[in-house]
Amino acid sequence: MSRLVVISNRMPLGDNPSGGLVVALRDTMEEQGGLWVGIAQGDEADQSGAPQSPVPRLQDHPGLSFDRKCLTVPPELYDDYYLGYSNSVLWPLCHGRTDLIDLQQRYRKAYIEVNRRLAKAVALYLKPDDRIWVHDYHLFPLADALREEGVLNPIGFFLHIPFPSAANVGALTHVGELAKWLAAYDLVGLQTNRDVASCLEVFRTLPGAQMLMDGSIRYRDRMVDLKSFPIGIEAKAFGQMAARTCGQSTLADDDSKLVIGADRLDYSKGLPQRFLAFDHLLETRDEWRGRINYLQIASPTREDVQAYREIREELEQLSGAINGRFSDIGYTPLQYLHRTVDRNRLAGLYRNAKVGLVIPLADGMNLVAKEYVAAQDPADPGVLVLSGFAGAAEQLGEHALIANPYDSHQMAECIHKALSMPLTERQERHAALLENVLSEDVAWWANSFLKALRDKAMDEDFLQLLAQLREGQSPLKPVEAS
Ligand code: GDG
Repeated sequence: MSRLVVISNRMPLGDNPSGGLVVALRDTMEEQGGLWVGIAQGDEADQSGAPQSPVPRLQDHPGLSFDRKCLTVPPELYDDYYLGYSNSVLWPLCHGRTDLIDLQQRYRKAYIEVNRRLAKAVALYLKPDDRIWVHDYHLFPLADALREEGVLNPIGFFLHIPFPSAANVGALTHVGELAKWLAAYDLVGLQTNRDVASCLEVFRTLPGAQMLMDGSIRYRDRMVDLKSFPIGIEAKAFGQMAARTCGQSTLADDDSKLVIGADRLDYSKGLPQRFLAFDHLLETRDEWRGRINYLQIASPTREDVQAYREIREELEQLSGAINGRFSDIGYTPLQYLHRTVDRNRLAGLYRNAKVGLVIPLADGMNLVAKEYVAAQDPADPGVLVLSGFAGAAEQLGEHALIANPYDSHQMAECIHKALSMPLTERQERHAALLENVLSEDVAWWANSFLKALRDKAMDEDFLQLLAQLREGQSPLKPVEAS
């Protein structure tokens, strides 16, 4: 079987790496003996090759059953590529925050340069039948750069965050560039059907792009397939972990009800909106005062970017105001933790919470929604309150309570409804949600993508064969007369 080469900005490090993407692909990689390539910032002299070598070398990270290699990028270049173009241009663009885009020429240059270096380095290690799977917005241009290096292998791309609308893509000075980068892949995987529609719309507005009957796109001399592959979690194992750890994860008195949120502290996650809705709930439904606790875990992220510093300040002010208003002796309604909690503990906390509050303004999928469902006790489950703007709403929207992050009153009423919901309704909703989370889990996601990439590669081989036949060249060897 051909080898799988996974390429992502961050690579699984350590001897026992965890994280959604690693878990998703570990079994496949172990089975097939794959290669994982990532990027790290550091001194180029750390690399095994000469620092000024025209072809950057990859550094080995032995220790797992699949190979790991890393491209080292000098800190200044890395910052412009990662904090700059990736997280101050593409991230806000894809999350509908064009007002936060910070377009600087040096960011775009660094972004293209890092992708070019990565392509040059990776090309040296590729075998002709490798299948390549590139992940996320840091690496949009990678296939294009690999094609420049003469790589003909099948290359798939998966975007973990939302695809931007055609109107917002206009905020990029070089709109056609994104389409050219995407068209260099054979398969582009997106989280939801809504993302596929947005991506098609972007191509539709470009001269020279053709939409084909089978849903694929011809752009310039390339054909690319677009499909949605909603990412899942390792649901069964997560549920078992939650059942094991819930005893050590109690927070409030038995009498009070826990509402939980767990997110990176990102402006796309709708955290101020949740705080305002909680404030509204305590204001308008005073039966809950003294009886509910809202725990919001907000793990630190990208703190060198201004927009992230601003949202942190906003949350500190809001949480102080809410607690100042509704606290009593022995009662603090809102616990806002600006830190990361151990994963075992987090699973137990989800299980103890009566409400899972997952209210992003924009989100590719949102794994917390799926983790919350997987963690519940089916006999006495909590209720998922989910934003319609999370990708997860396409799969879970029918059985979760859908809240609008822009409407504090409606969100507060959803929380009230969730806290008051009778057991049988909670059980019915949870059973339907769990069925989806268990069946469309992370292995299902990885296998569906890789199968589609394999099928696409086979189609291309077949088309090549047809083209040869049409041109009168026989792909078959002539049989010699005996
Ligand atoms: C991107 C896309 C897409 C959170 N706090 C703690 C903690 N977490 C874990 C959660 C979950 C993960 O972080 C967050 O995943 P999300 O999916 O919610 O969001 P992003 O980080 O923005 O991920 C997203 C995802 O990629 C996958 O494709 O769904 O849309 O934006 O696993 O549990 N984990 C621990 N402590 C915390 O305090 N241990």
